[in-house]
This record gives sequence, structure tokens and C-alpha cells, in this order.
Amino acid sequence: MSNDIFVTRPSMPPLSEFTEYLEKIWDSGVLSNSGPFHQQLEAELQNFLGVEHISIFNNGTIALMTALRALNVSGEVITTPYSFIATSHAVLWNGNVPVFVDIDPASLNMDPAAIEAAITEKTSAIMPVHCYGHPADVDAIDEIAAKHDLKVVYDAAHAFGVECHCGSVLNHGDASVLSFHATKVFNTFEGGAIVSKTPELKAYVDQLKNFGHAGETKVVATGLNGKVSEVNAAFGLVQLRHVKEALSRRGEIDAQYRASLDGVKGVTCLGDTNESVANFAYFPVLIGAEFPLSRDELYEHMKAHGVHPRRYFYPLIPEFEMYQNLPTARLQLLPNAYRASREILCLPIYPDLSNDSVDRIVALMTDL
Ligand code: T4K
Repeated sequence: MSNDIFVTRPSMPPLSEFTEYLEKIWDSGVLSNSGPFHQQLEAELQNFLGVEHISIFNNGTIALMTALRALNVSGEVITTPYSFIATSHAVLWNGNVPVFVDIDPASLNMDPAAIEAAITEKTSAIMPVHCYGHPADVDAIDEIAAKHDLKVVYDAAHAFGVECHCGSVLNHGDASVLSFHATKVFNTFEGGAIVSKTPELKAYVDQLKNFGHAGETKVVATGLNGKVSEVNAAFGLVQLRHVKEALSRRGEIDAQYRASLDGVKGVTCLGDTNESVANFAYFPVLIGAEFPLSRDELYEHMKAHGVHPRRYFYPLIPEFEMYQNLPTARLQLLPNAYRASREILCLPIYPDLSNDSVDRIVALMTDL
């Protein structure tokens, strides 16, 4: 078996716990369309996450697209250049124009002052990301949105279980979108969810994710298919039983990295941020000029030794072809995002990563 270490590895519950659910699915013949496990997962997630209205989805990207549509977003959407491509693809896919603004160099989340400066009469929404699970400046963003009458859709793909000063960070904005992809802290193989602020929005989201149906003979909107199979929902129920343990092990690994990398010249560990409950979804470090290797040299060095960190998020979204020509995609306008994309390295972190493996990873950064 390969001794290689990848940036993440999904937490897998005991298979026997999952087969119990599979047997029930085989007996019932209910495979999809809001079946009993789908309903149960929504109820249990509401309880676990401390949110009131959740709609589970087949992935986070479809959920982002649906959230923008459900809120009737049009025109310009102010968003971050420093994210996974799905964030701004959802904006483009809906026929809206992404407007990129720079990030704060410490948190790597959107800078509220830059958001406010980018508002025009065409702006209808803000789509911030809680990057690496660290909350965006939710109070400032919610205030700007209220002042200018804008919608806010948080891309909370990384923020499962994260709490800020007032409880779940998912309760901010009009909607928050989660990803339950295999690489996330909580996964349903593929999956996602929309947390809606109001029951009316949840009801509309639920219609949109089911082709726009409102009953057998009525279609009220141009919906899509965002539904979750019973197999995926059942897997989520099993995962949920183990997620606290998984999050706590992630916390231990985070602490081990911080202690081991403390004082290493040219390495800055991110995460001195404002969450009251963290999920340790990623372990991002910035590799600065004082480090003996460039970020890319370190990346190659680690890979050559069987450790595969990732450069999330490099290149920046505005560097991709379909964004390059936007007026706000000019890299000179986005110095903090540009610099982060050239310095970032996400080190492996997942519950099954052993302390010895963390030592091996750190040694590749310190024994040069
Ligand atoms: N918004 C944000 C801010 C996001 O980060 C994402 C997704 C989305 C929206 C969209 O949500 P989804 O539509 O995906 O639900 C990964 C994920 O595919 C993507 O979900 C994630 N963000 C993004 C940050 O990372 P890749 O291209 O890095 O995945 P991949 O296949 O290279 O996997 C990374 C490592 O994980 C592999 O080296 C090995 C390990 N792995 C991966 C998979 C898929 C496993 O061990 N098992 C697996 O099944 O994109």
C-alpha cells in the first residue's frame, strides 16, 4: 500500500452501520424524492448545526446556483476572487456578473470596506465565502447588505459546524450554502445544503430543487434537479454519529501543527480568527520570502517525498479564461488575493492522519 499522504481523506464510519441502512432501502424500495432518510437527515442536521431551515442537495454547486435563483438575484454579485471555482461559476451560470473585490490579508476573507466600495446600482447581492471555515466578517457584511438592500448568500462550503459570537455562522445572511463533498469535514459522498433564513425561502428552495414542482400537476418555477438519494442521505445519518469525534481529532492535529511550526521562519499558520467553535477543515500556511524555498519549490519537494499538500486557491478565479476580461478581474486590483494565491499551501489534515505523519510532514518543511 502506498505510504503517500494526501491533503485529505474522507472519514469513513464502520461499514456495518451503513449496511443496516442499505437493507432498509432494499426493503422499502424508496430510493429518492424526499424519502424517510432524506427527511431524517434534514431534521438531524437542523438540530446538530443549530439552524432552523435546511434543504439538503446533491452537491454544493447546485445548491449555490439554486440559492441565487431562489433569492431572485440579478445583475452584479460582489464576491471573492479567492475561492474554489464553483463560487463564481454559480454566479455566471445564473447569468449574473461576478464583481471581484480584494480580501483581508490576515483572514483571507472578503474585506467589507472593499465590498461597500464596489456597490453600484446594478448590485443585487453579495456572495462571501467563509474561507477554510473561518467566518467572514458577518456583522459588517450583514450591515452593508441591510444599508444597501442587498441579498447575502454565504458560500459556507467549508463551514460545517462553525460557530461565531452568536451561534452557528450559518444563521447569517439570507442563505448559507454547505458542501458535503467527499473532501469535506462532513460528507455524504457528494452533497450539499442550503440553510434558509425563513420558512418561505426554504419552501421555495425545496420546489426549485424538485424541478419547480408544487404538487403533482403544478410547476411554479424553472427548477432543476438538486435532490438527494436515500443512499446519500443514509450515509449522512451514519456520518453524523461520528462527526464530533472527527472534529475533535482534527483539532488535535491543528494544535500539533501549530506547536511544531511555531517559530519556523517564513511559515505563517492561518487561523487566528474569530470563530468560537472551529471545524479545522483545512490547515493553510503562507510560505513567505524568509522561507528557504519558494511555495512552489516546497510543494514539489513535499510531493517528491510522498506528501501531497494543495495550493487552495491557486490560480485565482480571475485568472481563469472565462473571468479574465471582467473589469474587476485585473490582478493589480486584488493584491492581497494575488499574494495569498502565490504563498498558500494547505497541509494534509483529516481524522485518520497520525501524529507520526504530522511529524513527517513538518520535517519536510524544517529539515531542509
Ligand atoms: N464553494 C467552495 C468554497 C468550495 O470549496 C467548493 C468545493 C464548492 C463551493 C463546491 O462544492 P461541491 O459542489 O464540490 O459540493 C475538491 C473538491 O472536489 C471540492 O468539493 C472542494 N470545494 C475543493 C476545494 O476541493 P479537488 O479537485 O481538490 O479534489 P481532488 O479529487 O483532487 O481531492 C483532493 C484529495 O482528496 C485527493 O488528493 C485525495 C483525497 N480524496 C478525494 C476524493 C474525491 C479522497 O481520498 N477520496 C475521494 O473520494 O476539489
